[in-house]
Amino acid sequence: MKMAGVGAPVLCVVLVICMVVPSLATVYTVGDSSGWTMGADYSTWTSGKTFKVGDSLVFNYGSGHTVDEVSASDYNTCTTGNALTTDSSGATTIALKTAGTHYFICGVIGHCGNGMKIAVTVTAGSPTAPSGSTSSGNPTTSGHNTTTTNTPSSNVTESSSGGAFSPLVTLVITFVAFFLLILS
Ligand SMILES: [Cu+2]
Repeated sequence: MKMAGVGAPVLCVVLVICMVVPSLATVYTVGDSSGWTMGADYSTWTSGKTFKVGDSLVFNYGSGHTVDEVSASDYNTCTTGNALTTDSSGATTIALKTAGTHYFICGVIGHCGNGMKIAVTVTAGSPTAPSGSTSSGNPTTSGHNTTTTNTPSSNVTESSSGGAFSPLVTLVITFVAFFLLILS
């Protein structure tokens, strides 16, 4: 009885943390339906978006363009030829693996100056491992899942098996509390 009183709020807190903290990785299509093209304003596209480590960018474009990751100074001056990475496949997926600002331009002469440049500031992702949400999710689902066909005894072992306390300890404590109540 006392265990349930302590365990329920703790479980609620863990549930809330698990739902809030590890937001899933997001795939952003640069420019949305416009894609990676001249005449776009990618500073408008990035504004209001929060990029995290683990997210990725997808550049969609026709032939005659490239996606080059460049340094900040090359980005600012639209200097081509020093690309850290380059791709011209028409569908470039960039995984944002490190925090900081990542700079991308089109490597074709003149295109960067015509708007094909984008700076993406990436924030560090949460270090919380996703395994924490799965291990804490099991006891809550089994605990609330009282509609499954069961006898009262199997229900007790099922609901307590996934928790922090072993079924035996829970049973012993319950019986001790029960007998103390009777004896008092
Ligand atoms: Cu281009």
